[in-house]
Amino acid sequence: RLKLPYEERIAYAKNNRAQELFKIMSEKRTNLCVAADVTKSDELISLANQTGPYICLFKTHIDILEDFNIDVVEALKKIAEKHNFLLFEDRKFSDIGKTVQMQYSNGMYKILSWANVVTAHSLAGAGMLDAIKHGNNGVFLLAEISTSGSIIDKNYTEKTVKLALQYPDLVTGIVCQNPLFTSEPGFIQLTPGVQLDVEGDGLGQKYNTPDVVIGNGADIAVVGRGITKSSEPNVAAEKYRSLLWGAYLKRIE
Ligand code: UP6
Repeated sequence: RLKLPYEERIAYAKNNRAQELFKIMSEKRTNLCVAADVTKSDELISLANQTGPYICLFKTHIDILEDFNIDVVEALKKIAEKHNFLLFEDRKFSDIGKTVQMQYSNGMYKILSWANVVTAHSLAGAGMLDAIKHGNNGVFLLAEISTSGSIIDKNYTEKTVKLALQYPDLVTGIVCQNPLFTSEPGFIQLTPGVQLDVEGDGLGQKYNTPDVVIGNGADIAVVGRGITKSSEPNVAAEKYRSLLWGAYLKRIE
C-alpha cells in the first residue's frame, strides 16, 4: 500500500467512496482533509469556500454548530460539488446497531442524507456495521486515537482492523496513527493530529508534522486548528496541502 500511487489503488477499493476519494486525490493532487471545527454556520461555509480548492475531504462535527439549520448542509453540498471534495461527518458512532441507525438517518441532522462518509468506533462490533450499511456510503473505523493516555490497546486495534477488512464494501478506511494494514491497498489510512510547530493542545491531543504522519502510513491527513485558527485559512490549507503531497510523492518514489 505505502508505495502504490493513489490512482493505482482505485482498482483495489471495493467501497465506492474509497474509489471516489482516490480519484479526487489523484486529480486534485491533495491528500488533505480539513477538520472544520467551528460553532457558527457562516464560519463553516466560509471555511468550505476557502479550503475547498485544496482538500479531498471536508470534516465536520455538525453537532457543535450553535445555529444549525438544514440549509447549511445544502450549502455545503453545493460547495463540495463546485470544488470536488467529499463531505465527512466525524460522528464517531458507538452505540448498538439500532440506535446508530437512527442517529445516522433521523434527528435534526439527517447525517445519511448529506455526509458521504462518517466515522464509527468499532467497540459495538459487527451488528453496528450491518445496521449502517446503505447503498453508497462509506465508514472510517477508529482503530487508534491521537490522544496521549488513550486506553485503546494493541488487541482492540488489531480486532478493529480485522473487522474493517470483513466489510470492504462499507469501510472506506481506518482512522489510526500507524501503518496497520499495509497489504490492503484498497483501504485508506486517515490520520488526525497534524500540525506544524505545536506538540499538543493541553487537553491530550498530540500533533505530528506532515512528513511524520505520511511516513507513518497516512493516506489522508486531518488538519484542524492548524488551518482554522490561521488568519488566512486558504493560505494555510494550500501550505499543508503542498507539504502533505510532497511527503506522499517522496513515499512512493
Ligand atoms: N480526531 C482526532 N484524533 C483522532 C480522531 N479524530 O483529533 O484520533 C478529530 C477531532 C478533531 C480533529 O475530533 O475534529 O480530528 C483534529 O483537530 P485539530 O487538528 O484541531 O486537533
